[in-house]
Amino acid sequence: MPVRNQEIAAAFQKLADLLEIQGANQFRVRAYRNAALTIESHPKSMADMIAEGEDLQELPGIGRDLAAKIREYVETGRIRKLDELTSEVPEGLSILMKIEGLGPKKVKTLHERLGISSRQDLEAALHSGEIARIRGFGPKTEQKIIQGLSAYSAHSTRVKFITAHEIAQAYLEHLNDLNVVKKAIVAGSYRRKKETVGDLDILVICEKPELVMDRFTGFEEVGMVVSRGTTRSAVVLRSGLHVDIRVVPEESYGAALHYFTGSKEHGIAVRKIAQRNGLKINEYGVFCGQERIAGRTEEEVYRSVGLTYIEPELRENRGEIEAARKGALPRLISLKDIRGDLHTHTILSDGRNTLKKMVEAARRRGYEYLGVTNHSPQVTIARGIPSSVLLEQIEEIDRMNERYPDITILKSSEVDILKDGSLDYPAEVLKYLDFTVCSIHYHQHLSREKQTERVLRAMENPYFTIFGHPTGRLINEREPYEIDLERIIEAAREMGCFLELNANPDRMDLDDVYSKAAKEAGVMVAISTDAHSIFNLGYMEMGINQARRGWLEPGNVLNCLGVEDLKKRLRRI
Ligand code: DGT
Ligand code: CA
Ligand code: CA
Ligand code: ZN
Repeated sequence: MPVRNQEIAAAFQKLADLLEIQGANQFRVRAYRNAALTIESHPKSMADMIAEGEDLQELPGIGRDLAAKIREYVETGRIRKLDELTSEVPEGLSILMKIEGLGPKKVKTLHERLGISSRQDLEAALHSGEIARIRGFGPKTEQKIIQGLSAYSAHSTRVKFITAHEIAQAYLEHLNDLNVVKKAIVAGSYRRKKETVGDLDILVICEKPELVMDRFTGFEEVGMVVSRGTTRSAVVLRSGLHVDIRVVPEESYGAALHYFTGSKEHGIAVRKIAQRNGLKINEYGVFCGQERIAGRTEEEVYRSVGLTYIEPELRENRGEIEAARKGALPRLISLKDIRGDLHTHTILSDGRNTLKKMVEAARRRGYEYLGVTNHSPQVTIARGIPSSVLLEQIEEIDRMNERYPDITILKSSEVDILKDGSLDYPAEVLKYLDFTVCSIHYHQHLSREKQTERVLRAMENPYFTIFGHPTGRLINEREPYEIDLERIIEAAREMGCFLELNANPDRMDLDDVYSKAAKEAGVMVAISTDAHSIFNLGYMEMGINQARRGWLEPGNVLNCLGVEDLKKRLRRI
């Protein structure tokens, strides 16, 4: 992968930050910042410009020195000056700068006045109230820092599953190119398909570990090698993601895979059962005294303690061990059980493709039906459509249904739930739809009581079918709104409504815990992509991951029904 402009820009911003902490000349600092902006917004990549012999100094604000640094980064992946500064400025300070509410100036002041050079120092100083006493800080700033710090600790270190997925696939491909590699797999939370992943844990079977280590540290995305051993190593990628690797012998593979897939809590619970039976399980195998009795496969490990195989997505110590013992594990849903998508957009509102293109893409996926859910009028930012346009779309769908007899296009809308709990189209219009996806887009900050009442009121409308992205959260960006989902689930059961598991990788909403709660309450879930283009239909796989973590079986999922059954289920009046 060639170096991207954003990466160079980020390196220059970091240079500027570090210079600023050191109290360097303001002109120099600004020169780097301006250059970063220039580079970032330049339509052509610096790498291509260099390859084609163009003069970087033609760019605004880029002189000889900066041009040389760009070239250095493109050619070597680093800038010596940046390395120097990084080693001069305490490591913790550049981390502190990433906390919202703290820029280089504030970090410098905190370092000079209170000797703060790490997150721990900062926490201690906040705790003792020292910070608010510094001139120019005060209680408001203090509050901002506290908020920034908690957001930072909660989010900054975990990546969304889909991001981890892209990197993991590329890394595995890279390792598998080495033909002595017998098997390479990513264990850990990634294998459990968790919605966010802290780091990647790669496991390899190979009789030549040294070669694997070379190959591992030689991956093009590696930014830093943290440690290198004979059978285990660790790196940090340029994106900041940590990756561990271990090479294991074939006879221990199952035990190692079980150990490193986790979760830690699941592993501990399984080992406890082993202990009670006089066995010992570790990452090398299952042992009875000195004798190794199992460990080549995970099935063997589970069997040795009297359990059936437990799918990785269930390994969270949330009842799966008990269920395995009783032979009562769920038959988890998989992608091939899905027969359609019930939340999609077209160019009529904010989608990128026409209805025809979306329908054809759905047919290519082998779907039996496609629900078309453009936005309602209130949602102006997403080009919500007035009743008249929705009625025109309904006619278009009728024509399309005649044209494509192998798929049923369902008439629907993503209807905004207004602040008072009414729906954003009148009944005279809603009655023409096969079903609705009703969601909240505005007034997300109501109290828990008010928000819950709002949705319960909306559900009383007989045209309310599926509650779309029920908590409104955006992973790592926006917290869920305050809402009593237990009550909503209960009401959905009573009234014959459904909940969505929105498979957009930024949302994944419902989460695993509430998906399971819906199942246990007997409320069916719609796994929907909220696709805004034909490519987004592929998010279904992400939804399946989450659904499996939520113990869902095909019978719990609305869009596993055939179209006739589905239509019956969707009708409330
Ligand atoms: P992550 O990376 O935070 O998303 O979550 P995991 O589950 O991938 O955790 P990680 O990378 O720290 O460790 C990978 C697996 O290794 C973990 O799922 C279980 C196992 N493991 C790690 N540390 C321990 C430990 O202290 N005790 C036990 N029993 N297992 C551990
Ligand atoms: Ca991990
Ligand atoms: Ca790890
Ligand atoms: Zn939508």
